[in-house]
Amino acid sequence: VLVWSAAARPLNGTAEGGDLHVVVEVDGGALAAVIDGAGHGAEAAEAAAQAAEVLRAFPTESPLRLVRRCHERLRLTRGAVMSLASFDAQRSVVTWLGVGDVSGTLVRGRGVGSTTFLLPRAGVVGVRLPTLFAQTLPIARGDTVVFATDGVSTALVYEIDPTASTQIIAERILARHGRSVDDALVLVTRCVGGRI
Ligand SMILES: [Mn+2]
Repeated sequence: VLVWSAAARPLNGTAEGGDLHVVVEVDGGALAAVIDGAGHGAEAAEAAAQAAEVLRAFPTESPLRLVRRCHERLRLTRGAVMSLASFDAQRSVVTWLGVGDVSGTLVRGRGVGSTTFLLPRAGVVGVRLPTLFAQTLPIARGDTVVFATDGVSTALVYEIDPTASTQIIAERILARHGRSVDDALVLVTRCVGGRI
């Protein structure tokens, strides 16, 4: 259903960054997410790892339900911000949702080159959950969805070339729009299969 690439640069080159990505293919679809653990270092990494574990355990559940599950799981941590997308190849839709500062961008591969931005809600999963609202959009083969942590400038949108490979896009975004003051992670996914 998806081809994807991630590029990351932990702050100061430390091995234990607080940013994580998750991509899980399921029957007839896929789940993709980027998580940024609150703060830096081991505590941030721990919160992000726990959220990733929840997503990998329940990849077929709705993004809404997954964020609620993560909220319960992360209560004893410093929390995390995250954005996630559930791709449904049978219905040719994607449902996405974000809590806190992880950007989401959808760039169409065909027709009028339109761009749609995820509107994340302010909050921290595990600490303070906002009223959740998931948006469902039609999606087609060749469409590209990009998630990035706040260590990456939102100017990343200029690098999302629908004709370039996901790896090239991810590397360009990190090189040109990664900030040196925070962990930086970008996940580039493109729909390629199913009825999508
Ligand atoms: Mn961050």
